[in-house]
Amino acid sequence: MNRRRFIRVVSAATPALALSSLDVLAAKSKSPSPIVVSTWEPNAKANEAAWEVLSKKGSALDAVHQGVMIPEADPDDNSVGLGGNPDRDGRVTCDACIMDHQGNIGSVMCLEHIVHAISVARLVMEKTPHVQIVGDGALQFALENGFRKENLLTASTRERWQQWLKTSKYNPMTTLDDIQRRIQQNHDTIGMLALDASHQLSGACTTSGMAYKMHGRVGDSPIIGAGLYVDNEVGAASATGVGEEVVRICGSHTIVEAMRYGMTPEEACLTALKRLVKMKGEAYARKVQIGFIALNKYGEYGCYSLLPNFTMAVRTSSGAEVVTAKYMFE
Ligand code: SD4
Repeated sequence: MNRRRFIRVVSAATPALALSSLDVLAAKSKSPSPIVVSTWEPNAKANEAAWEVLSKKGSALDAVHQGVMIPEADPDDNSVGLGGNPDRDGRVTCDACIMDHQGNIGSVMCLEHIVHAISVARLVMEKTPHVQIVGDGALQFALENGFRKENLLTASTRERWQQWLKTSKYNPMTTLDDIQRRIQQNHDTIGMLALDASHQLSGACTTSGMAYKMHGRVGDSPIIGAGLYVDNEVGAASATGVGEEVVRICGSHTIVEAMRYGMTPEEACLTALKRLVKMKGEAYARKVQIGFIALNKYGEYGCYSLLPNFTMAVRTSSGAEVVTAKYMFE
């Protein structure tokens, strides 16, 4: 994309005209090749599954769906699906959402006993008149549609939870520190964005949420606009980190809007983070981690985090790449 020209065209236009300018630019731009990006380096494995779909000219929607199923089924990934960390009552409750290039959305929240929450979210999108189903209703819907009820708590997550019960102190940052320590071996909450050969964007996000949260707590990940947002004219974004803070600033939607008005994906991620810093103050923001990833309609991607150690996994026809995010605070 010729960014300077893009900004000139967009800033000269009213918001309604800005959209049609974007259309013109999209039509003029060389069609970008397929790409998939995910939160966290270890999710490169999930990217490979998505790439399998994209490289065969499959849809971005199928790619992100297949991709995020990989960590969901991995018992050693303690932030997603099977083997996900439980809440403070020892219950593993999963959140997931999916969004396609036509603005179709589906989401499940606080879903127990089902490994592939993302598949239930997709079914909500495709087979119901609704966009979000939570808790027992989500489980009932999944079982009625042939999903198997399973125990998602593994021996090791049970053991860690029992250790945690000795102090029972909920501290999302301790949890995130722990995640960062384990991240070399394990995976983490996955937000995945893809652009397919037909130039369509989709995204998916799935998680078991913050470890030892209150039962029923829902973070950003299954909330369209917070943990994930896709606008096929502009781009897509996803989030990881302390969900309460991402929800506060409608993180992913904020990023997509910033890209709409001419920012690069990286600049847009930083802009959303700065909004939290402005709203809650630097001292507050220094104590939480958020990592954002973004992909625009031209196949350009970027990421940014509040604190160090956030990574993004990228897969294109040139192979796999890991991007270490720039960050705001040490
Ligand atoms: C949540 N954002 O439930 C998720 C947690 C997360 O890495 O991303 N952990 O708030």
